[in-house]
Amino acid sequence: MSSAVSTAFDFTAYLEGARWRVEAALESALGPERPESLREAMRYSLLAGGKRLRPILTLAACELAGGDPELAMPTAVAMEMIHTMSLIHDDLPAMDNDDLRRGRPTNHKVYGEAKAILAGDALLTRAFEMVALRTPGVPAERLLQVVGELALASGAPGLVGGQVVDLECEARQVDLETLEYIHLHKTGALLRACVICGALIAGASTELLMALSTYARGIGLAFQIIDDILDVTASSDVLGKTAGKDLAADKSTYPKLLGLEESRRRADALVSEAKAVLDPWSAQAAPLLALADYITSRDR
Ligand code: GRG
Repeated sequence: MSSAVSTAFDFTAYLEGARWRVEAALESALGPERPESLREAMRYSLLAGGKRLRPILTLAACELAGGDPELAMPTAVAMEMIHTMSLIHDDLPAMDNDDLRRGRPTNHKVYGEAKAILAGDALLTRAFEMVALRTPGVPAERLLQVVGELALASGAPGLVGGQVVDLECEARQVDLETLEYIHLHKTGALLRACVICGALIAGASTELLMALSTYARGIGLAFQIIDDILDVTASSDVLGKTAGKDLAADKSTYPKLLGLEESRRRADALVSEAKAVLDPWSAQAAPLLALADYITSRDR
């Protein structure tokens, strides 16, 4: 039943429309602020393209829960700000030390390390401002829940914790359980926050929130498996970031631990399981079902 729904749904048009609305909201979220040099560094990375998967997941989850996606737009923008901030910091010499991101030189290559760190800090704090101070029309108690989810997803229980374990495991072979821990935190936590917060804004039921949490775990891991596969199979030109980095750093990845074929099989299985959880809501779930498929079919 769910596949029939996603076939009838024009995902290409949906994605294009959602990306367009997200780009416009991102553009207006960074106003004429001071200092100008900080604004420039923030804009450089935030408006550099990217798939915008996280904000689109946020809008789609709000819609599935029966809400007006426009009410979730400031939260969607917040998600992209946190994601972009994490990319800026991840690319720093002290972390992944990369020169290329979203098809352009990394933030610190253009603005220097200090400015890149501060641009990341400003994007992270602006994300909380978007939810707490720039979301009209949503009850305060829902916004408080969203702020809490953002804090959990960003900090030690989420991205920061995952990144620390990832750094500690550098040049060391890790088992599948540790790899899963890293990715559920480094990548999965923010994707989970997107769908949970989108739904919270719409006042979703506990039942739906639980289903979305399971959905997010599946797509989060699948997303990272595909990321690992693309690092091996795609070019830097297509990815917009340096390909082959995991191999060069002798990093533990899904293809390394399981092989390419088994990794892809596992990603497909995770996506099928994630979609199945939404069966009771399949009439409204077309965007989230199609987004799950997009995660495994993407080429960048
Ligand atoms: C959030 C407080 C705070 C700190 C950040 C640096 C760090 C701590 C965490 C690293 C997180 C990280 C970079 C995870 C990788 C996630 C990932 C697979 C990114 C690629 O996402 P895409 O493919 O990128 O969606 P685009 O460019 O399309 O948006």
